[in-house]
Amino acid sequence: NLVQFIWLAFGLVVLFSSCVQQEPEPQRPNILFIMSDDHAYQAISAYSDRLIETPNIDRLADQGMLFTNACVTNSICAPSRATILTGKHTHINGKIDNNFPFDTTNVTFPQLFHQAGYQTAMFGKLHFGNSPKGFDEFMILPDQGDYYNPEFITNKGDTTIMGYVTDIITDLTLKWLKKDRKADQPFLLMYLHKAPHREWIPAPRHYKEFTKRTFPEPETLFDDYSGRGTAAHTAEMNLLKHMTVSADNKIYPEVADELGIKEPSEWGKHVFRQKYARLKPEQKAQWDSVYGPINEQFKQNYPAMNDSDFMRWKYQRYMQDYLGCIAAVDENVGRVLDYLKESGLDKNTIVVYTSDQGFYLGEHGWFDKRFIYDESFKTPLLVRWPEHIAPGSRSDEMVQNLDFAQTFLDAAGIEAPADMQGESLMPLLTGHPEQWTRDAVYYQYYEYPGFHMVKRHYGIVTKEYKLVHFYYDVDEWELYDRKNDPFELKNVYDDPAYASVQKELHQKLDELRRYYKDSDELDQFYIEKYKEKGLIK
Ligand code: SGN
Ligand code: CA
Repeated sequence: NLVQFIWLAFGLVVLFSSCVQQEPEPQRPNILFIMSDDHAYQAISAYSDRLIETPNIDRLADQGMLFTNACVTNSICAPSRATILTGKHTHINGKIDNNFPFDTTNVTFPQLFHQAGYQTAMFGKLHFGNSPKGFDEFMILPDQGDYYNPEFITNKGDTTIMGYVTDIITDLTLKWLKKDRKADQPFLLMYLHKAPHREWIPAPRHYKEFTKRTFPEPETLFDDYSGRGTAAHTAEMNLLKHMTVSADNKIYPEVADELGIKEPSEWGKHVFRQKYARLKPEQKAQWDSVYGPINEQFKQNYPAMNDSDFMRWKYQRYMQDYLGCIAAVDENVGRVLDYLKESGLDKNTIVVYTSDQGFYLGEHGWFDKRFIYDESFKTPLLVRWPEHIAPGSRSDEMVQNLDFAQTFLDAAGIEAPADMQGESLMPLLTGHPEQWTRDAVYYQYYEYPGFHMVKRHYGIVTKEYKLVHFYYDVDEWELYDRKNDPFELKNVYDDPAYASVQKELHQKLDELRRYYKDSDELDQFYIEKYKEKGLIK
């Protein structure tokens, strides 16, 4: 009996331990990071369907979480990307603007993923000249890249691919997912669109459709900036004054000359010619078949247009092309999401959709970005991870592109370096908002003097208020009441009604600058860098 009992006990132990052994290790998630260039949240229907339907991007909101208060730390392309990769503010990672090189001694999160046994790949627009570190494979556009027949820098040499950039970047991404990826390792895949960056050139299948449409105008199209400081008045991003009819609105330079239109700079015509010259004969024919009649009509209508008619015409032309670019982004995101589903990869893949910053779609009469004001400061952010993130969930917390690196590292169980400056979004994503303590974010912008002439500034933003300091060739403070003045039309700095708010925000801003290790000395240090380069005297 005792022998029988021992055998039985032994059998049970073996059975139990084999069960324990069979329990699979939780699989590390794949990360698919999708980012477009200059994609305004106003042009994603999960945020607002006023301008366009984006059913594929919206799938991520339906099946995951949409952030209504996501923002960037510095609203311009290359600095945003440097912050995403390093998890550090601009003044720490050193990538202050689009011109200074990215310091490749910075540790980036893809390098950490690679070391931890992830397969890593990047396709599309990075914007730095330097080859990205930590990738098994990359194919990136040089600098801004081209919409048609783009060149790519790759780790196997450079190449030019015929066709439309958004389709091509997606083809490369899908090929990697389907053929080149090893099935037994998790992956980090960065799928980075050039679109809808200026000069907004859609695919032929979309410019036909979108040039027929008329879009609602923003309430602030004719803003005169009377309630704000100097910086809004001197910025060069007004549709009427600074958008070119040639490169931006696709009026042939000869037509512009014939009509006696003086471009903001001759460079608009030069860019038009350069982009048009890239097209193959059949692509030119498609272009002409759509923009030819628009030019003809413009020739007839322009002489009778006053400034506001011209502004309105420019806005429509702008939206037709900008939104046409987004139609292709949405379709292509759909192709990738379809493949994830079909292959079953969707179940354990964290999919993120975001932009390198927000963008003005005629609000305040503007295009471009750079400012701490909402349309450029905020950025779209949608995240899906089945069984971890509740479908259709929303978060209004103040999250930043600064947080992405630590979020991904956290999800993958990789330790984040102690000097990264963000916060993992995992508590918010997985339904534990009570663990989230941040109530204010820090912002800064440096590229001045430069394109669009947006003055240097830094500031603090809470859900209720925004305090901004413009410096260098001015010394001006602005304060906005985000709840009562959502369009940010009235600077209430020094308004006695806001005296206590002003005081409190100044204190908080000082604290944040200390917390993130920023200072007046560092602002000055980066001004000196411009001097060294001869960009300012
Ligand atoms: C180009 C654009 C600008 C834009 C910058 C930076 N002009 O210079 O309008 O602000 O890129 O954009 S263009 O006519 O040449 O397109 S960023 O997204 O790369 O920062
Ligand atoms: Ca950008």
